[in-house]
Amino acid sequence: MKLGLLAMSGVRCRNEELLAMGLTLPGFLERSKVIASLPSLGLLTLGGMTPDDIEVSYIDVPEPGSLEELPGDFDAVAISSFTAQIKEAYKLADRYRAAGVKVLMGGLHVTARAEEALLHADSVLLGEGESLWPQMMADLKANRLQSRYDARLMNFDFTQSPMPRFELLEVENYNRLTVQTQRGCPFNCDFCGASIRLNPRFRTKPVNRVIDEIHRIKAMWPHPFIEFADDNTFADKAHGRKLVQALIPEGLRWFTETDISIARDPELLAMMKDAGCAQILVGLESPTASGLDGLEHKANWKLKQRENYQRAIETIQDAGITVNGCFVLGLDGQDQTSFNAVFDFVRASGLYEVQITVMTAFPNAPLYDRLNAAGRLLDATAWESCTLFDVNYVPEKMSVSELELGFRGLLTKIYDTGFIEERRRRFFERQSALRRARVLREGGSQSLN
Ligand code: B12
Repeated sequence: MKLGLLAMSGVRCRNEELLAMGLTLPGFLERSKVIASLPSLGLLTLGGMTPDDIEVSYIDVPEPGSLEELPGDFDAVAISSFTAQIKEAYKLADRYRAAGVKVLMGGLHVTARAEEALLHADSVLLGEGESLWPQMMADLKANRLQSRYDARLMNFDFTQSPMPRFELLEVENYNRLTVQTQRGCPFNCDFCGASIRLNPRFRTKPVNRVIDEIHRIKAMWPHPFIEFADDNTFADKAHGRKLVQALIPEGLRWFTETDISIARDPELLAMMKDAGCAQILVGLESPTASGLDGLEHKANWKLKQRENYQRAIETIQDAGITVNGCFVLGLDGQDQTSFNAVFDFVRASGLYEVQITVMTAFPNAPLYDRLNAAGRLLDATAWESCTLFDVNYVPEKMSVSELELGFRGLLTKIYDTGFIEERRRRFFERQSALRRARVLREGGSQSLN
């Protein structure tokens, strides 16, 4: 039996003006280019659990609409997509089914909209794939595939995590590869559509398993750049410490996402630097209380961190790790002054890298239900707008066009080449000053002895 693992792997933005701007704003385009070449870790993971008597291939499908012929000569395909490309994935699924190929689907969007997906797939898996993939494969082979496998209430034990089948990749096509060290997040943010919507429990992967995955990658690519496909790598600081300790001898360069509380642990930051951490991405969301209030549902955690933002960014960057600060525009509570507020904060903070996005109602997030109930979604099933750049709702304190215009204006200022250079120069100058001060201090203390 031949199984194709098909990943919708594009990056998407519908807004024409933003697309045109992408061509002239190098900073905006840079991160998109880097990430656009990531493979689907979800499918590689399932590939690692597929029995040997099923022949497996992995294919990235960035532009399914432009495929003249269906890739591969498969008996079945497993398609993975997030929300933005789901309609393209459905069209591809329809074509495979018309050709007599069994279609399996899963992932974040399918978990939230199983009935919709079943109009295009023979079988869907809800929740974490690892829990029911072995059964799905056994049923596929025995020709008794069920229409729905529901793993949402099953807590996959991360000590049993399979080795993703990285060997399926043509590794030279990628400029970085992903490894997952944990799943979930202690917080519950209104707009979050990531893995806490597959399973709300926070779990960490045993460090030795993470290192085994890195070794497997290194066997194919001796000096890889790793992006941890985590929700919040250092939410569990004890696990984070063990992980970083084990990464030090690996000589890697890596990037990850975590929350601002990492700044409270300078020792861990120093270890991260030694272990090759190039940058951390941190969701700051808004520099003003109006955007942050109510955003995190458990304890209004994001609002409580705001006063520490400036100091925290300094502490992290002074450890030699650049911060990619992420801001969301169009949050409830934010009015038109928010665009300048973000710009002013970025300038004052010395953030090395910045990512700005528009508030997005993913179908698996509380925000979606809230906006839908209030009649604020412009089109409740415009999944293609769930790109983080397109506006698909009525903002609370401005009009749709004011948000679009303000967002474009801010993008131009943030990604202005001069401003990018200014931020980078500032970081490196401060690093040199800190190094000089350290040398002086150490020299000084030696002469005292
Ligand atoms: C890596 C990544 C990418 C890569 C993805 C490569 C790929 N093809 O998978 C790239 C750069 C291409 C990408 C693109 C985009 N991304 Co992205 N990305 C991520 C990131 C950082 C990690 C995802 C990951 O690897 N998770 C780990 C794996 C193991 O989990 P998984 O994919 O969910 O798979 C598990 C299950 O879902 C299930 N499963 C998945 N697929 C299938 C299929 C079958 C058949 C079965 C049975 C099971 C199954 O089993 C797996 C194991 O449990 C997350 C953020 C985060 N921290 O999670 C954002 C994230 C997933 N991305 C997001 C977004 C918005 C985008 C873009 C729209 C950005 C843009 N403007 O273009 C596009 C959308 C592309 C699309 N296909 O629709 C959102 C998605 C929210 C949502 N509900 O849709 C997230 C959560 C980030 C955010 N800011 O909210 N992204």
